[in-house]
Amino acid sequence: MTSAIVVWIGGVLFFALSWSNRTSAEMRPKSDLNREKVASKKSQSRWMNAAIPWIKSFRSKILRTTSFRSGVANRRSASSGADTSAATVPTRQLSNQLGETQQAKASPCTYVIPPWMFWTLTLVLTQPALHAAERPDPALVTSIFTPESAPAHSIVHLAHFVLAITAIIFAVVFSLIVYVVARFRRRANDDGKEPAQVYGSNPVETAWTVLPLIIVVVLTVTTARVIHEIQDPPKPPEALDVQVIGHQFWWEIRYPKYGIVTANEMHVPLSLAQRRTPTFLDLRSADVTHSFWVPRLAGKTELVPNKINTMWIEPERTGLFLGQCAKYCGTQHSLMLLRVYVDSPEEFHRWVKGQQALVSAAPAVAAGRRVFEQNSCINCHALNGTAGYGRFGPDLTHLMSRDTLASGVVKNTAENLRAWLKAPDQFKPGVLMPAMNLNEQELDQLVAYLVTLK
Ligand code: HEC
Ligand SMILES: [Cu+2]
Repeated sequence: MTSAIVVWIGGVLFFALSWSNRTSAEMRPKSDLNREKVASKKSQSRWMNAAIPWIKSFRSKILRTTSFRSGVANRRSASSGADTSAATVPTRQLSNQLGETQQAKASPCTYVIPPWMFWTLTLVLTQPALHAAERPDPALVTSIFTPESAPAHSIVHLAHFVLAITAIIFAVVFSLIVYVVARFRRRANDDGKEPAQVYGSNPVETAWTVLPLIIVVVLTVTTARVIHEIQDPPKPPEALDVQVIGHQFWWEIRYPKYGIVTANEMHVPLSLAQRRTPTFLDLRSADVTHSFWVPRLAGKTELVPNKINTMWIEPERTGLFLGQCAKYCGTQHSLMLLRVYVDSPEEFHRWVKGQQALVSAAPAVAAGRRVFEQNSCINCHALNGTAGYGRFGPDLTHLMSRDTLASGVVKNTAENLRAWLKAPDQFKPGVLMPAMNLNEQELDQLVAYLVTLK
C-alpha cells in the first residue's frame, strides 16, 4: 500500500512538472495562431491558471537545483505574455524578431517525462507496487488462474480458450480500425466530396454472418461440455459428503457420515489418483442468499434459502485454500471468510477422530462452563456435553481446533476470544452475536473453559 502511494505521488509530481513545462512551451507566442490557441486555452481552464504559478514556483525550486534545465525560468517568464510585467515585453519582441524557426530551435525538449509515458507507467507499475507492498503468501493468494482442483482446472481451461478466441477477434478488429483510421484519415488536399456509396456484397455479408456464427457455436459447445463435466460428474464410492450451510455471517459445516459439526474451517481429504476421494458439497442457507467461492478449488455456487445446490471439489495438493462468501448477504458479507484445509488421508483421519472425541469440562474450569450454561449462549450455540443446542451461532464443541474466530476474521487465541466475548462487533461490525455484558471475572472463567475445548 505504502509503495503504491509513493508511486502515485511521485507520478503525479512528475506529471505536474512536465505539464507545467508543456504549458509554458505552448504559451510561448510563436505566431498569431498560436497566441489565439493560448488565449482560448486560458479562458477554458481557470483552475489551471490558478495552479500554474504554484506549480511553476515549485518546479523551478526543484529544477534549478538540478542544472537540468537552467535558464528555463527566464524563458518562461518571457513567454507568459503581455499581461504580466513590462520587463518581459522587450524579450518577447526580440524573440519575435528572431523569428519562429529560431525560437523553436532554441527551445529545449520541454518534458521531464511526457504525460503519456507517465500515465502508462503509473498504470503498469501500480499493480506490482501494490503486490510487493503486501507480500502475500503465494499459496494463499486466491486466484482463478492457479487451480488446484479438478473443476477449477476445467474452468480455467475454458477461460483460456475463450480469452484466446476473443483476443484474436480483438487483434483483428483493432488492427483493421487502426489501418482504416490511418489510411483514410482526412488529408490536407481532401476535396470534401462524399466517397462513392456502395451497397451490399454477397461474399462480405456471408463472411461476416457465417464466421461469427461458427465462433458462437464453438464457444457454446465447449462451454456446455465444461458445464456438464462440472455439474454431472460421476461420484466415486469413496467420495466424501459435506453439507455447507450459509448463515449471516459464518459457515456451518456438517459431515453427516462422521457426525461432525464445525464452522468456517472445512477439512477435506486430498484426492489421490489411485484412490479418488473428491468432496461433494450440498449447499443450503439458513437465512439469505450466500455464495460459496474458493477460487482455486472450484467455481462459485450460491446458497439459496429453501433450495439445495450441489458442487464438488477434488483437491490435488494439501494445504490451506482461502475463499469467501461472494454474495452481498448483509453488513458483514466481506468478513464471511472461508478456509478449506486439504489434508493428506492420514491427517484427515486424525482430524475426524479429534472432532468425534468427547470433551468433558475439567473440574478446574467448571465455573466457566456454568457461565456458558447460565447465559443465553446456549440458545445460540451448540456444545456437546452441555445444555447448549442452539444453531444460530457456530458449534463450539471443538472451538480450539479452529485456527481462526468469527469466520477467519482473527486468530483464535485466548486474548482474541476474550475480546470477542466482550464486544464481538469490534472485530466484525454488524455481527449477529450480541455483547453479553459479562463481568471481568465471568469473562476470565468463560475463556478458561473455552480454551479447553480442543
Ligand atoms: C443471539 C445469539 C448468540 C448469543 C446469545 C451468543 N452468541 Fe456467540 N455467536 C453467535 C453468532 C451468530 C456467531 C457467529 C458470528 C460470526 O462469525 O459472524 C457467534 C460466534 C461466537 C464465537 C466464535 C465461534 C467461531 O468459531 O468463530 C464464540 C466463541 C462465541 N460465539 C461464544 C459465545 C458465548 C460464550 C456466548 C455467551 C456468553 C455467546 N457466544 C452468545 C450468536 C450468539
Ligand atoms: Cu454470505
